[in-house]
Amino acid sequence: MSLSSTPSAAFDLPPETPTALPGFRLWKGAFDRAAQVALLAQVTAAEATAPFYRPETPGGRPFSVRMTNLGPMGWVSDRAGYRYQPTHPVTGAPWPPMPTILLDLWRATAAWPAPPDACLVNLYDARARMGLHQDRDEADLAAPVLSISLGDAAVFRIGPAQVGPTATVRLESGDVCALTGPARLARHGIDRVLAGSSTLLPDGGRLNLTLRRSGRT
Ligand code: MD6
Ligand code: FE
Repeated sequence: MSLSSTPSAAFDLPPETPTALPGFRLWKGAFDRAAQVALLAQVTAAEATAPFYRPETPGGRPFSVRMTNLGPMGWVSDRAGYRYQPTHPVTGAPWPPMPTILLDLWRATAAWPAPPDACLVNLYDARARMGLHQDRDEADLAAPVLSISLGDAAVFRIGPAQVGPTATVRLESGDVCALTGPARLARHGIDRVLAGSSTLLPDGGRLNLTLRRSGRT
């Protein structure tokens, strides 16, 4: 992917990496270093209006990741539950716009007629993790969820929706993956972040952006 593809152009994808789980799609190195730097700059700029904050689970436990969102809708969690909403829960401001490059990426990968309306951004420090979960707060569970990783590599764990063994995949800076079709409700999470494995983020750590169709727009 090159910088010249903004605004709105075709996203030049590398060959897909095969996976063992049907519907779990992976494109290693989809963003080259220049594109990673450009996307990081857009996230950093968005932080001015949509700062990272630490949500809590409906049960009142703080997440180890910090979160913000881009696009018309954002995924939030608090004592009232999980949901999508158009405003930042701390500042009350609308979420910043969805970067064009993410819309281009969605068009190139998603095989879905409508654009994503939410991009959840998770920020991991060296100790942060994400427990096994399913992404099921979207109105239409047929639409894929697409993820982009930036910064330190992480051990991503994924397994079938109900029962069955999980396996791990290392997600590195610039990798794109997607939960589609039979893997749309796969259980997945982040076991750990490999601190110091990337120089992309000035203070280290990992960013993961997930593009969704909340269906609330
Ligand atoms: C992460 N990813 O990589 C967490 N969800 O930090 C996710 O939870 C995820 O990678 C849906 C689809 C792809 C993902
Ligand atoms: Fe997820």
